Amino acid sequence: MDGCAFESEVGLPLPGTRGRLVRWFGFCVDECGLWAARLLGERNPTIWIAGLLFLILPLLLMKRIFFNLIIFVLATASSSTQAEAPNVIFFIADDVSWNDYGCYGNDGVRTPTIDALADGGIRFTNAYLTASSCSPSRASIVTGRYPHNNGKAAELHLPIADRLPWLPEVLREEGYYTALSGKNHMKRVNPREAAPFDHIDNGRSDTKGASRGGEANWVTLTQERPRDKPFFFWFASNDAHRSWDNQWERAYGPKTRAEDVIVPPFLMDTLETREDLASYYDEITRFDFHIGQVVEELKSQGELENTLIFVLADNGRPFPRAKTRLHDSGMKTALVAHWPKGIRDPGTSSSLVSVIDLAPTIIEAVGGKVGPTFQGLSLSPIFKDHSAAPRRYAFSEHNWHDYEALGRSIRAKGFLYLVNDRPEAAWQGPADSVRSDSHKDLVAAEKTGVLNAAQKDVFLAPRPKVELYDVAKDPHQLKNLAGDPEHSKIQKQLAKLLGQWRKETGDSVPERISVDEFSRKTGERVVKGDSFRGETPGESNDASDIDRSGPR
Ligand SMILES: [Ca+2]
Repeated sequence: MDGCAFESEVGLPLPGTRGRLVRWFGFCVDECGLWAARLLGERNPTIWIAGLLFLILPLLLMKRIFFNLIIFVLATASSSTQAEAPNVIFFIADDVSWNDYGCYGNDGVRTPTIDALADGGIRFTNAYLTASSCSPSRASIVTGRYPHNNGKAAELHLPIADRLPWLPEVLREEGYYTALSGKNHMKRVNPREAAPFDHIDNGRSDTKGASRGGEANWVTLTQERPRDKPFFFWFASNDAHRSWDNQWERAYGPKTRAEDVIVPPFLMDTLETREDLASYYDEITRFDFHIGQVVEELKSQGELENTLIFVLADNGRPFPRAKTRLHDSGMKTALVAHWPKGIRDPGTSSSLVSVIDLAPTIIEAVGGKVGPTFQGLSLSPIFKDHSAAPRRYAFSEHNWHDYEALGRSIRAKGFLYLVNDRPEAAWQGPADSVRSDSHKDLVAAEKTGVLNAAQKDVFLAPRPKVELYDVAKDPHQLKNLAGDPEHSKIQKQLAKLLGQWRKETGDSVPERISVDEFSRKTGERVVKGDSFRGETPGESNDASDIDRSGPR
């Protein structure tokens, strides 16, 4: 045997390190015994005390080493638990304005699950979409890019440029199981051989009379997923998109009463409008209920603690002066983040957030590398300190959505500044809103001349080329401060930043832009096929190849 090996009691050679430890321990015992024997024969008290200290000190040191060792082992165990890859779920509502949840101050709408998630996580009060339009908004979230940097997907129903990686594809490379269940409103120009999610379904049940909310498979997917991988679920409800299906289960609780809704200042306070809003609230409650079912399932699996949940919407409520608008009623979203193991400082965050930040946040949270195509910023500093503010500016777009339109906005320093590149046309809302009872009530009142300024804004044409609002003082953005000498400095600053962002990200104002597909008066389709389509913003600059983010 070589010199590093020692023999055990039964004569077998011991491995090197273990053998050395045994020998060292034996040496210590022998030496201590010798010293103790000498001490017992000693009568001088000074030598007694020195001798005892000499014997005890190594024991105390060993104790300290022992405790340090325990602490080290516990810390290692805890950090390895923290490093365990989190599951991630998006719960995306369809057409819900930011302030139509209990936890955002609307007592008329019942959202106990989302309220509880907000209580235990972070409730963002300044989160903004990049488009108040379904597919451009979702495409922006999934690629972490501005709509005009996603190719044709800047406009409703058009595909995302081929070169761009989607969040679920990045997560799949990190070993995740990925599934989309519910509303799927995203596609590529040329789909890749492998679909962007491992599983895709429309969330509809075959049962007659069942909800068309798109949540039928959420719990089953949570149960039947591969258990050897972390998961990413994109659970996209059709609630609260029109039309109202009125499907209701007793488990959802009582339906909303017309007298309990909050009528925004730009709608008519009539019974028809209130009933329209009540049906909309009901769909939000149904969305909340089905999130609750998934949360219960996660709890029973012991997975809730390490699941990063985001609750948000793709755009504002499908009512006049909300959906498609650059104003908060259209562009601001509720955003709740819940992740007990990863969010160290829960609370309410007023930090400016863009939904293009979600993909980088998630990629970072799972330990992946955020690639160059992602234009957003990670929100992880806010998870550590909810007062952190990684972003200074949030940019949004208003591109064609049923009707010709082109507008851009920046939010910064508490102000909203927007530029309208098609000021001659009204911003009356999308076709589904134009067909609604709430819109019809406004039309009827317009004929009798009783509309207030906020309500008139639905029909206003031409519109101002530039709008500026002090959002804290004017939460509904009804007093345009553009041109006001007292606000000329902030207007100039924001105009410059917006111009810089448009230039650096390759935005453009096409002459031959998409035109109206629907009647502005009735909301009925007025063209055949896709003859209404034109050039999309950014197209002439190949903006889908540009990865620069502009100011952030
Ligand atoms: Ca939508």
